[in-house]
Amino acid sequence: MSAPGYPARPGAADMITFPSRPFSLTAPAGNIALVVIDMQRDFVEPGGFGAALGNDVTPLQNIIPAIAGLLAAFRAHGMTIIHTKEAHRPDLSDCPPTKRRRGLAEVGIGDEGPMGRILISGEPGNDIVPALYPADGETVIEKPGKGAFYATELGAVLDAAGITHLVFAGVTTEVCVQTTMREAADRGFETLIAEDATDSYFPAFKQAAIDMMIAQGGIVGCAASTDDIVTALDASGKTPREARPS
Ligand code: TIU
Repeated sequence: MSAPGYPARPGAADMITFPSRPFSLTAPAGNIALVVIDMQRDFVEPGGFGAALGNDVTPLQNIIPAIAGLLAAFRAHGMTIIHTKEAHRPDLSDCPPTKRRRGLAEVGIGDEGPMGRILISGEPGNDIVPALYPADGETVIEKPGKGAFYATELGAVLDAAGITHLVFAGVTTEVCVQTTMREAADRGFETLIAEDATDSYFPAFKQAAIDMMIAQGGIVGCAASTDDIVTALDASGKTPREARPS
């Protein structure tokens, strides 16, 4: 199903059922988008924003292969892909002083770091990691907040494309991913988190965030493994994993 003015995507009419918890989700492929949250060097490489907040960032690199698998599957099926970046304008006019005060290190948002100015749009450290780089035609949303709907065009982009179901990956589970899933749920989207394609600097927070979102009958949304999500896409009859370029 495509919105007026949007070309039909290959496989867009195929029904996909994700075997998620606490309930399965079914939707036409054309109504489902993958949203990869903030897989930027600023969060997963030393010298960026995540490190400036006092965190060991390198464990977050472990989810890159899972997200690459999701991207490959969504691309193979011609489905919608959105990438977000937490980014501020160089003049910091979109960064509240309260946000700048957060952190445990001397350097903060807008300060010079080894990858350029921290969390500033256009700086090398603010870019998405090369292994997960957006392909031509994929939407990239720069967001000044933790939630991807706040002060961005994301809602309008999803509405124009007829998207109703969002599959989430990225970092960090309990901050930008959870905030965006809550924003999405309040706006009427079905949400699904790929639980091995998201991570936190605090493993207990990752688990708690997923647990609290799917508790109470899926009060915010659902969860499934990357493998189950990719298998569900493949079961819709399109290009199977083994036939895709790696
Ligand atoms: N993208 C995102 O989650 N931004 C953060 O600041 N996360 C932290 O965990 N600090």
